[in-house]
Amino acid sequence: MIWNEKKECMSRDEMTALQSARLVKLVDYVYHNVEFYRKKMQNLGLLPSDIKGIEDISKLPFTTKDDLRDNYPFGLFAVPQSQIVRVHASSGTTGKATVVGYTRKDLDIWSECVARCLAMADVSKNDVIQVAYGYGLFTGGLGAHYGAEKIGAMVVPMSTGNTKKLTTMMLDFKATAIACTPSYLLHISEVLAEEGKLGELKLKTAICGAEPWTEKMHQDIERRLNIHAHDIYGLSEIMGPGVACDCIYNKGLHVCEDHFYPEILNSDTLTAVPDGEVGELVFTTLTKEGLPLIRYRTKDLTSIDRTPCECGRTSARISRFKGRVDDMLIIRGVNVFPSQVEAALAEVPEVSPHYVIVVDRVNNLDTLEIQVEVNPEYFTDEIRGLEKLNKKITHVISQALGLNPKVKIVEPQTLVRSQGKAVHVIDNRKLY
Ligand code: DLL
Repeated sequence: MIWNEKKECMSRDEMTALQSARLVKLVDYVYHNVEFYRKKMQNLGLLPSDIKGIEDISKLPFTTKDDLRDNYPFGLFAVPQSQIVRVHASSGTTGKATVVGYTRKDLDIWSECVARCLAMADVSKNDVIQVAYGYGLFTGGLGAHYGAEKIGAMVVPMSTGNTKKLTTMMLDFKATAIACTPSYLLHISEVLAEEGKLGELKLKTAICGAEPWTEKMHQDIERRLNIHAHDIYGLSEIMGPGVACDCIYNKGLHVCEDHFYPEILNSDTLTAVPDGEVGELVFTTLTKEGLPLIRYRTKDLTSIDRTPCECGRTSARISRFKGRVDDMLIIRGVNVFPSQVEAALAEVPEVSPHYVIVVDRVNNLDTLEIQVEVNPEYFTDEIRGLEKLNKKITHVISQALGLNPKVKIVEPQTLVRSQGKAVHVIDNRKLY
């Protein structure tokens, strides 16, 4: 298979040897090029020469999203800025975005990994693929785009936001593949059904990710559109889409583990759980130059299977995601932390710190409502005053999240107070 060449057909021993050699090189690289890692290793009394192979990975320190925030924007980059040719960004836990940078070689490897995933989804140069992930700072659009170009498919860079145009072009261009979030694909299928045009589709495969989806949603998509739907996973910090993807056997997502070493850990003890057991996915980037990360805690929950797949690939497979360790939500593909909402509301003196985020799914599109209590001294029955305040809150929240919420202002003392940990999120979507 051209996009896998020999790599994914390596035996487990060959893969371990490759990972070991790459880890040893990586540790030396970060020690000498990233002050953050040098200090962390020095604090643990570790020298690069202490890491002799992948079996030593547990000696190394972890990296978290907070570390990226604390070193905002470029503090963890391992190369001078002149070697960075692209940046992307995703949501941070509060006001600051998480910024990631790529060298030319990083972008080449990224395209290679996405191309492998597309090959698993049976995309080839004969396909017309619509990329309907957002283009821009989000990694989805450009990530999928360059992988699809690498494979030689005809790429239609739709991005998001205009479903009518998308469905028209899907039919006119005879699109055979689409890359978008699973909820958006369900929405597209409904629009096509309403127009009575499902029968005219030439679509055969979809590459869906960026948000959790259940096996039931997967089956619904396949049935409604009469296609194969593939689960693609990735995260900006590690690269973007293309870290893992499932093949036609739908028995877990093959990890590009020659580039990203996966560990599944108990998130309390931070020790490895046995294969097959659910734990937190932790990645070490084995080949990245711009922003190499050691033991990055993704906070995503999954399990791992290292037995060969029916498709013939020998790479480790991770299961469909089972949840998250933290409170991050993914709303219309955008990562949202309740702490971002809290930080935004703190800028509005008229409201109290009591708020509830209600997330729902209507016609397969996510809806976001923020209920917020007005402070007694600002409370007014006057409609105009409330409307003005509503606009102000909507503005600060949409600026903070990049999403337009519906804001519902409620009277003082009306949101439920909790005895213990405050419940700030009601998610009615049941995604895991
Ligand atoms: O969502 C990258 C991506 C784009 C992946 C397009 C797939 C397709 P971030 O915005 O940094 O990057 O969000 C990463 O999204 O930690 C997971 O919680 C979640 N996520 C991504 N893919 C999946 C998936 C992109 N297939 C975060 N299933 C991750 C479940 C997913 N969750």
